[in-house]
Amino acid sequence: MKNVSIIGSTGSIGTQTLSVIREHPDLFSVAALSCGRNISLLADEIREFHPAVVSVEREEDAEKLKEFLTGCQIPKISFGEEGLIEVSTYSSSDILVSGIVGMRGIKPTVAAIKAKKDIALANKETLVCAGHIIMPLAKEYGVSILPVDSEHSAIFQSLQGNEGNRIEKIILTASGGPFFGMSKDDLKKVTVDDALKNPNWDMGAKVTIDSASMVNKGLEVMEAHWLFDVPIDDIKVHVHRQSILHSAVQFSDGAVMAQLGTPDMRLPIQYALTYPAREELSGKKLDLFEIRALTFEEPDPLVFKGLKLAIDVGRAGGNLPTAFNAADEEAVKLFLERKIGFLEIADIIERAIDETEFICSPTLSEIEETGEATKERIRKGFL
Ligand code: MN3
Repeated sequence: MKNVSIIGSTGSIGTQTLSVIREHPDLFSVAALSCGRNISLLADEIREFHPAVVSVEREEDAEKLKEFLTGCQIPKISFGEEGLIEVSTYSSSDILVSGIVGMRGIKPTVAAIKAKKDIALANKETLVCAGHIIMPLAKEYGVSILPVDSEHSAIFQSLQGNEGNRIEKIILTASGGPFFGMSKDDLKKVTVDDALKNPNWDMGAKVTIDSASMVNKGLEVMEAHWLFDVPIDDIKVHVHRQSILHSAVQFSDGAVMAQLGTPDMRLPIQYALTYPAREELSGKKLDLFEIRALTFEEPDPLVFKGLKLAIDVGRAGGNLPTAFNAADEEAVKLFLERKIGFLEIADIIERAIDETEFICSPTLSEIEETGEATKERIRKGFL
């Protein structure tokens, strides 16, 4: 029986993790949960899964949650950053699923590694901003970082049995989002609603916008670089509209190993929890006769400038990926508030990177400072 803790339990990754756990009551139990502000859903999760510890973002919600739970057994309730760390390091848990979005995912992951928890990692920022700290730390404490992101899970699955074999390149696939094939002029006119339509994957708003701008794929290039120790320039983004081949690895003899499947996040989540075993999973299985054709195209770096910028900062390293990510978080917020146009997201990122003072190997607090300073400059309206 594996005891699972989840941060971000009411989000897209969190709820899908719980649905995997629901399918396998013999394999998993829930140790601890945390969420942001969706306390009514958290209350439902507590009633169903009986975690020992939970945490919410705000103190007032911790109080409110108790009222939601009258008549049932109330777990220990914490809040804020301390609460998040309490959930991440909870003594009886074996593995932490990090499903929260943003840079606030870094600290709880560091704490969990130091508490010797394996990490099922969906939070991209942890590796994008702090990969140079996280990967050696995981090694030092002997914990596994298991990718939950579908592409990285596919790469991880493709690498099984190939330990020690040199990777020549990683084929990182992208759905391309709702705007692939459009010109820059077309993109000037797109709206928030257009950007929120992802044809294949069901994700939170931030990731969906990042998917439309392909900034998400840029973050994933950096994530893959850290997870698999492959140079940025050996990671090639392939737009694959069907989202069936979830990514692949080419070895030095030319062999390409890939993982294919229907687009369903529950598979990479479950594999991270059951690795190296595979277990039953409900839902539609892939039928290649139905798919018929798989296509692969190269993204245009002039149209998807955010992707190109990500590859540049990934190569440069230091605190620039943090500046990139923080600028994107702030710019996406502005876009969702309908204060800027879609193409301005990448313009803001570009300017933020230019204005960042380079730190070669930033500490966790320097990462935080770079992130905060970048957001602050954007909030003050430098455009
Ligand atoms: Mn992905």
